Amino acid sequence: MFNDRKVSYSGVQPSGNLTIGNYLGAIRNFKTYSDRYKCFYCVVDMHAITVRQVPAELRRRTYETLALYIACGLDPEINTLYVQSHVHEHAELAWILNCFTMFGELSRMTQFKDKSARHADNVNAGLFTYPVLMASDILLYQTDVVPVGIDQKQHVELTRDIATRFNQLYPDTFTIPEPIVVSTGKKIMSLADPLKKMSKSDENLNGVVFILDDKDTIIRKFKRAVTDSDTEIRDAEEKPGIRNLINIYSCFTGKTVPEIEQEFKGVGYGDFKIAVGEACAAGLEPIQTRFKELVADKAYLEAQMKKGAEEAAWYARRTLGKVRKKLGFTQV
Ligand code: AQP
Repeated sequence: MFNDRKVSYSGVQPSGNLTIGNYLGAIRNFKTYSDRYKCFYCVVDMHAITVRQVPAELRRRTYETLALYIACGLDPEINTLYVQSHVHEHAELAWILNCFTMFGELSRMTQFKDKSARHADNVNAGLFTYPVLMASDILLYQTDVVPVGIDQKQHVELTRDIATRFNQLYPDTFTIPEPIVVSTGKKIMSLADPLKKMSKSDENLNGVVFILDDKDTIIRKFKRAVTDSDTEIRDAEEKPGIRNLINIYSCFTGKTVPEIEQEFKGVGYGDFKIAVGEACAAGLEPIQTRFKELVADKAYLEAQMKKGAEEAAWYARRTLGKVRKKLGFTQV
């Protein structure tokens, strides 16, 4: 809470081209808070370097992620949209919070276990302390709600624990944030392996639908989606491929699961997959059109980055100043 106004905060890593998982699980929901809350949405480039990045690609994707935020309907005049590394207070608070986070807590983080297995040749300390940087992102802005996909819920819960621990020692420092996870879209699965989350860094491109994929590519990927040997379009645990497609169709059309099951009664898997692909392509088309205009105007994006960084830094400085004072750091 800042000046009696509730705060919404979230971020996306520019660690790859953004997927419909990032859109449906996170970005689409950022807008929900735009009218009522003070909103900060960040391109978290410092998180992205926990895994090796090609510098030119990281730079390009940082611009593109900001452009996608705007293309997805986040007005930079209403929301503070900025790049994490432009506000140095994030790194400063992360160090402080490292001293209030337990080794055992970080060892239990599912994403650390997954990512350290996937990048066994580069299990760096940043990958391990990633949730502490995420805690400082959130706590710097006295955040009330954090709209995220289900995979990030555990990190927000750790943020709550760190903030509560700090507040017990130094009362009234941080607002305790709430993770907000939507019911449809909270975990979009890979089309190639419906037991695995769809991820922007997945090597199997057939399983991942990118926000910027063209219509033909989208339809082709859905046509190849792994399903099962049954023929019924029904939402059931033992049918994870069909369940995922129903979920995606529901997100793009707003229809409920029973409505979808009814609509596709007696329809073959092939036709259903095409229908899901078409709904997805139609939902993404306006975003893609706006994105192309925005990304062609680098000067505009740079101006937004600068404005966002100045706004964010103003809030971040207030919280960091309070933390420094409470800890007993001297001032010159
Ligand atoms: N498949 C998904 N379904 C629903 N939500 C998802 N999110 C990510 N994948 C899905 C949500 O998107 C937001 C931004 O995620 P992130 O960039 O911070 O990192 P991530 O969760 O690690 O996402 P990726 O796509 O899997 O990235 P890589 O491949 O780089 O690790 C978060 O709110 C996340 O929950």
